[in-house]
Amino acid sequence: MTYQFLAGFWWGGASSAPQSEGAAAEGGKGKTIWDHWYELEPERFYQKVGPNDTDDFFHRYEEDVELMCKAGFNSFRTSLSWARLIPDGDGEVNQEGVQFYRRMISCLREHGIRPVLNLYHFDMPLALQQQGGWENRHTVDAFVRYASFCFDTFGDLAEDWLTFNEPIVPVEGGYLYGFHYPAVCDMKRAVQVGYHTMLASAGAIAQGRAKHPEFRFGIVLNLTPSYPRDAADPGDAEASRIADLLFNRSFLTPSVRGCWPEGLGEILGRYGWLPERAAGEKEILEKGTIDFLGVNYYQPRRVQKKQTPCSAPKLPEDLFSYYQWEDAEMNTSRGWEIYPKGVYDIAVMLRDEYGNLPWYISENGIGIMDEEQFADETGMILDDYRIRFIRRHLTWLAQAMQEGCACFGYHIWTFLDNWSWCNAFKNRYGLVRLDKEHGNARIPKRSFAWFAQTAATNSIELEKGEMARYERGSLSQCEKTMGDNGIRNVCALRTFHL
Ligand code: BGP
Repeated sequence: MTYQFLAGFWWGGASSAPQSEGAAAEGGKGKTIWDHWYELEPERFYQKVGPNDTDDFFHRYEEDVELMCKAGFNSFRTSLSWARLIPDGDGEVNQEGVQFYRRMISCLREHGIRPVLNLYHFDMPLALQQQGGWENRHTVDAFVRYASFCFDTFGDLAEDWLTFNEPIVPVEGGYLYGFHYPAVCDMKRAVQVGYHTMLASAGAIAQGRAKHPEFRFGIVLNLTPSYPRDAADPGDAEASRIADLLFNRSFLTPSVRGCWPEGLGEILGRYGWLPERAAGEKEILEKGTIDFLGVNYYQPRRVQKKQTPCSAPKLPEDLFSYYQWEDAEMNTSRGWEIYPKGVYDIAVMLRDEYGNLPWYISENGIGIMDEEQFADETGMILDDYRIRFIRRHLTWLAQAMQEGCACFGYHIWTFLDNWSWCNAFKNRYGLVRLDKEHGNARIPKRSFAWFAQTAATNSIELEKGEMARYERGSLSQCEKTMGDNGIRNVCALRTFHL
């Protein structure tokens, strides 16, 4: 059965400056926390591969953009590097950085690819981190200045802007679980970092919108639906509510509605975790709401109540426990559960609880270790598992769209295998293989041609049986509601010009 997507649906991919550009010390770029951390502790990075050793997109973007065209991309998200544009994070501008981004964005446009520009992808300029990073209110103002500079400088080349990619991740990585610099563990500081990040996003949007009303502003959030072990058990249901508030709604509700989600303040207050706030900030949050949302979806969150309640919680996990779902399908390379229905659940939640705002899948993909084991004699990776992974997620997305959810695009993570933080090149996510042994050659995988074909026809063959998988034995909802000819979705997107 074929599903036809609406005309203008975004087909493309996402990447980020720190994971693809390389040239960490070239072109006048300032240091980021990643450059610094690698200098301090190279052994934290898989095979000691650091942030200078990525895809060399800085020098090879033209070749990559040509390939994106062949993959059928009509849109591409990457981030601008704050430290490449403003080496100290605030103050002097690096004109070489400006010229690089103008050339790169123009190249995308010349090839008919819509640039979707993100301002921050985990890459704090070191100079600002040395003054406290997101803990320091000054960083919020510096970010708003940086954002406004980008809107003015590149606004003739791009109109779709994102403030942050997964703002909860630097909170988790840097201030709770130790996988980002500065790798401290302190819930109160973590909440302050989260609050200031949200404020920076809203401040940038409020200011940008006042000056550039024609732009569309958004944020990318990694939404991880929280599933309780037993929904009928009040303890498990409460565990799921808390996890959802802390990890999803903490950024989702302020971004969409300009206020805190009900219940979050009560939880933070109960344990002395409330952030410091200043007069006038509530109004900034109210003004800086988004026009559209990017949803990164990789895995669900499975939670249950704590067997022994913790008397003095210090971390979110002191308020609930994780558990392994007995039916879980795992991507063992990454240790993440594969649960395509999560896409549908997110879509319905956004439709029913967040006014059906326009959104797109801004990242979805599968990272696999030792992928060369799947190469054929020509060196092409036969990544049928990736094709199936994408198709299963698109099947649920199609179902959600069929039910009126306002999704307008799908971006794969990622186009070309790239550097992944402390995991470096361990897990490969690309439609294109990066052959590090042969001068970083770009070699399309089998999924590349499949993606191109899908984008060209703007349709997919639904994954048979996918919907039935979680509905034990019943005829899938999808098969019940989708006619043989496929049905176009009709949703709020009429007002959101693609
Ligand atoms: C998202 C990030 C990306 C990317 C991806 C894959 O959270 O936005 O930057 O890295 O996840 O995850 P990982 O690289 O950790 O395997």
